[in-house]
Amino acid sequence: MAQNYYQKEIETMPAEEMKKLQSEKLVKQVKHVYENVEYYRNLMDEKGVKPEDITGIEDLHKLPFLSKADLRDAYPYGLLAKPLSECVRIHSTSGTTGRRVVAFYTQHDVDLWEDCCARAIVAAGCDNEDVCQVAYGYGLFTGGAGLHGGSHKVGSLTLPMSSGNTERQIQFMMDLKATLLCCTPSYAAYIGESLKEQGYKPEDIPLKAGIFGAEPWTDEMRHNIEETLGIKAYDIYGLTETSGPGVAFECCEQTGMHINEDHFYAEIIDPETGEVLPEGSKGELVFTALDKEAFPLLRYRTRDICVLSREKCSCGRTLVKMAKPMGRTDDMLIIRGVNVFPSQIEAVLLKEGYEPNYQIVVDRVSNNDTFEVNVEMTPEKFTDKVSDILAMEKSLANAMKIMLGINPSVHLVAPKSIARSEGKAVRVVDKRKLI
Ligand code: DLL
Repeated sequence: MAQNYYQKEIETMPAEEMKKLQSEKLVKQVKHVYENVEYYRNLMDEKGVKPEDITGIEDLHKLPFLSKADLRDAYPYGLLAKPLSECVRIHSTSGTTGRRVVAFYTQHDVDLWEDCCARAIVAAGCDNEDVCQVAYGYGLFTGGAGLHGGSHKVGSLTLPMSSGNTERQIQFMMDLKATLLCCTPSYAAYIGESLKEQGYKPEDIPLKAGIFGAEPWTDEMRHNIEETLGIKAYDIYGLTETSGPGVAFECCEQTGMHINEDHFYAEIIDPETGEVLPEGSKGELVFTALDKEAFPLLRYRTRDICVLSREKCSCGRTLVKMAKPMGRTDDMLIIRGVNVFPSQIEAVLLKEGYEPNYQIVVDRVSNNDTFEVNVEMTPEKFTDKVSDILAMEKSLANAMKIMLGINPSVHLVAPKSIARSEGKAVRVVDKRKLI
């Protein structure tokens, strides 16, 4: 397939030139952050690093890391590097105050983010002749807005569907002849199953490509989706902290995702020691936003376990590649594309007058995540009246939906009935085989 690029000069830039560009941007960015973000200035001062010590990418390791704990401490404005009057947007993850990430964007930040998504769309073989159905969630989640903006940049006809309402998705897809589908892989699989149930064969479906991400998915799942929808399925990676989808994207080779490293510099570190590991090592992925203005995180620890590779790619892009994330260093689960921390469930239980004795059971049935929360009744709440139990389960499920943005099925179980190993309850049973 002839390969097109959205920003050819950058995407195929020789490594040495890229390093020079990154170095120039980093020097400026460190100065910008030091001058405007007191929180990070304090971290640099504590480490004894001054902006003048950073003369290029090779000095990056001198800078302190930022972690989710820092985001928590600095919530909501502590890491903001531009006045609010220059910010035009926020996006956010779900969660309690402490866990919620609120990211800020200037118009420049939105532009560069949309460019990153546009690169992904063009790498998936699409252009202004295409009809791009965006079925990621719109709103605070970055999926909808990111791919929507990318589609506009490319000039594709954008269908801003958001997620859900599968009947309507299918109707628009068929009537308006959507050629590109953007959503989570599990939703793509679900749409595929629904089309199959309605009697559509892959050759009846107008789609030619899909851009799927926001959650882990296996190559088996990819093949399954590709077969049912008759498309080529491309992976896309990103996180709210670094703007959203498009930090990295897959090309026709489908052997890892090219990182948009002119904007996001990637390092792999040992999660225990923080030491930077050589190329090809497995470790925690760390990103430095090189030219974001409003929320320019330096050396942000993603908690994603990953490997980087600079092997030559047949698509002609020289951008470094990341493997599919291979797990996390924390307890975050991604269920139906939504980030879920066990501590969020715990917070709801305590607020609703339960003890934090619960177990989350996650599985993937027909490519769809199932999400159950078993909660022990407290002696005070104990009842054997079925209608009362159902009402309590419904009310807890509602409270969790409000906190998480997705609906668990809640089961109340007898006190002390959740298995404990060495006295400690097993909080999460994840039966999905995602890696
Ligand atoms: O999931 C942004 C996004 C939207 C990416 C649409 C791709 C497509 P968060 O909700 O902040 O942002 O979640 C970020 O999701 O640290 C990874 O653990 C995981 N993740 C994102 N993309 C992938 C992927 C969006 N392609 C967290 N494969 C990240 C595996 C992914 N995990």
